[in-house]
Amino acid sequence: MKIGFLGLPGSGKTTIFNALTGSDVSVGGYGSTKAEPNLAVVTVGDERVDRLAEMYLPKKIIHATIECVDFVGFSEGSARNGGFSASQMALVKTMDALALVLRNFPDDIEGEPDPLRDLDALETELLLTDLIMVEQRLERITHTIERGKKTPELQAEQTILVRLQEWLNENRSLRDMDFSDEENRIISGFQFVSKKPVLVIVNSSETNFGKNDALIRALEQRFRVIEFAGAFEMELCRLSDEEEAKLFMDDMGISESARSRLTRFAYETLGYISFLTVGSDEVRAWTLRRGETALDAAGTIHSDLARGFIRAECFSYDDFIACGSEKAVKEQGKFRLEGKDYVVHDGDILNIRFSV
Ligand SMILES: Nc1nc2c(ncn2[C@@H]2O[C@H](COP(=O)(O)OP(=O)(O)O)[C@@H](O)[C@H]2O)c(=O)[nH]1
Ligand SMILES: [Mg+2]
Repeated sequence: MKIGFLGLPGSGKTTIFNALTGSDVSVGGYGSTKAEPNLAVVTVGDERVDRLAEMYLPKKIIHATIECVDFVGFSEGSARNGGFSASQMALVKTMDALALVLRNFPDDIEGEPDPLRDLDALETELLLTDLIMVEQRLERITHTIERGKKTPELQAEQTILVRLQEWLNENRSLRDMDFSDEENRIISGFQFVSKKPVLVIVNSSETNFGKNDALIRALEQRFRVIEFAGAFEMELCRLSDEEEAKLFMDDMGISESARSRLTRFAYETLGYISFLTVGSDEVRAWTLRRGETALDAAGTIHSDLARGFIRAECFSYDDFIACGSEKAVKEQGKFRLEGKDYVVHDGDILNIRFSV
């Protein structure tokens, strides 16, 4: 799973990225022309993994991860001037979700914060990016049809793209548009950015953190929202003394680290679940989307497992803990064999049988 951080320059993307990952990428730098995004792998805290590790005593313990991508160069008007480079755009398209970072602290140059205005600016950039894609494709389709190569597929694509164009021209995101399965299939290749799920991160100052109820309620009309005190939390995650960090957090009214809040929030809002694999070699958690199947789970582990899928041996973490051992799970009839269409549940412990 990949979450891309987008926000106006100076909104605190890199600061939050550092707070989440413990990285040390330099912040500030308005004139920064660095084109490459920062990438980090954030582990998803999961006490089930720790508990299983105590029981299996594996050689390796691996938590699920979410990849975070800190984009640079996303500024107002960037879509229009092509300010998003082609390679950046290609990368944004591969994100599963976007985290929109909104500045909620005063800035020397930009002045007082206005998160709702900034959100509108970001949304506009996203939908303009899509509008440009739609218009370019429509132009090409028109050309092709004019050259006499009219096919039913092309016409179907043209019909839906015209509908998208009208929608986007009314300043509305594709996220809010209803699609039939057939339409979704036709447009899936575009990976439209205004169609991606969005989390909003309100990046508050140390002084106003926790005091933004009205703002957060307003934002929650449209999106799921989480509040961070980015600069503060970046400092926090650098403290080596955990007790000291805990004291600072209590003082701010922060119950958990930025990392665990973001990963939990992402799981909740984006419908992520974890399944587990166990053994003496490795205990590991993997991320899947709610509704995905045993075959998807197999493919997450390795494409060979999906290709040669035979069946999934399955029991739930809760049953395992209640029964105390795999043997007891079997004796109590909680051990299941599932086919490739089985919808995986959060906390399923899977063993994929396969042949290649
Ligand atoms: N007061 C305050 N300043 C912040 C906060 N987050 C970021 N900043 C400052 O805002 C500036 C821009 O931050 P940066 O993370 O580089 O923003 P980016 O351009 O979105 O990556 C830096 O000087 C940060 O120290 C915050 O939560 N509170
Ligand atoms: Mg930055």
